[in-house]
Amino acid sequence: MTTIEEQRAATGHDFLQRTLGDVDPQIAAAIALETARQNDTLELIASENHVSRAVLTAMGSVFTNKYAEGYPGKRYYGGCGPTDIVETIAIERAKQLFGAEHANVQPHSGSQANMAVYFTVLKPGDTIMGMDLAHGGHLTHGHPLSYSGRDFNVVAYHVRREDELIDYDEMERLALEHKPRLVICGASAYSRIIDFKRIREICDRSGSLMMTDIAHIAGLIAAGLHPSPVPYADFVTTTTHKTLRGPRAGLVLCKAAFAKDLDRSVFPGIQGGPLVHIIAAKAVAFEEALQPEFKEYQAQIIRNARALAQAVASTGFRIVSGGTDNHLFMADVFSKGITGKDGQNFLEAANITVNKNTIPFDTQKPMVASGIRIGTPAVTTRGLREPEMKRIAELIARVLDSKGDAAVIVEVKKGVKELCDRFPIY
Ligand code: DSN
Repeated sequence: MTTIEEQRAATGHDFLQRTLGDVDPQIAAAIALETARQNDTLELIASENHVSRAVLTAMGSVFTNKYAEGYPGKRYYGGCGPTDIVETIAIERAKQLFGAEHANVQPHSGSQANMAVYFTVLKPGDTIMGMDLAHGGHLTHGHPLSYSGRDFNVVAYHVRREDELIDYDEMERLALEHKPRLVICGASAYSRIIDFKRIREICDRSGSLMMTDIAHIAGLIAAGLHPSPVPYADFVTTTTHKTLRGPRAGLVLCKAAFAKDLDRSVFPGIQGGPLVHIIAAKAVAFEEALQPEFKEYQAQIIRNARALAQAVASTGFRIVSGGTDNHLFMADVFSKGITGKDGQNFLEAANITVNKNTIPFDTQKPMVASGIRIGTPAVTTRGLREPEMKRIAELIARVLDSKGDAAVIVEVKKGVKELCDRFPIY
């Protein structure tokens, strides 16, 4: 006669109770390494952030076990009561945060959020217009290597050579000439305010629908520190993990008229079961973003980006468009003879992470690039402010000016460690 314990152990029940360290020491060690790396690194990748323990807890919750195809109250599986609570709360908070008529919180990523919109209003071969990736746009805004560039006829708009600001006149001219079904705005490497009202006017003249991808600036918009596209755009997409400081995922907002079609595009159009644990974490992040201190956090991100851009400029690097209105800026490191690729590698050796980035009209290939993109959301989460930004600019300049000299790296690493120790994360 076997005991209940023996019976359960025979089918792996004991595995349910074992710690990660017991089950998989390699992955446990990698997680410990990553935790240490994040603690000891100045994270200046503009699209990254450090989420709260509350968000981490929701992501690591038992909702990962649940299938919930469908939407609240209309599921294809039983047992969705708690899931419906989570998804309904996430939807209501997203609508409140952005003042939107409708929210779909199921997209697994920003790319899938964008795909859902395209599937809602486009047919293969339709014309879309997006900002050229090389000028600050995004792969999913019509780059030839992405589904968005393969399935649709793409017309790209650019920034102006003289001031590196979006060329709204070119956008209007192209829109009137090509009559795109959808105009996509929003960027992944653009440091200035985007004029959504002007883009709506262009769309109205060309008879186009308007989609705004606010993945980078969602937190600033939620805090009222960047004009919102929600009143103007038919669709607004975003990731939830950048300035918004939630889990790695996506979100679509839209006008009520598109709500049904959009929901059908997300499920069953392009996704199966939603990631309920991630939706729970989105709900938590939205709750955090609804608090008054989130606005102060976003304001500090902008103050830090301005301070850091000024300080980096004062060390002799050209800043694309001359500065920033948001959370990021591009430093033209090739202005001092360093490629973006080398710049990124030199800085990484000193525990400062950035990413190489093409700058408008770049003479280098994308994998080399002339610029580095620098953002302040993550260091602002740690509590760093303007005085620390000046210090970071000094550290960056020392590394780059020395072209990654080993002795300099050792010294700068000490400076980075000192800053990180004063502002711990977890
Ligand atoms: N990869 C993101 C970024 O770094 O901007 C955009 O998808």
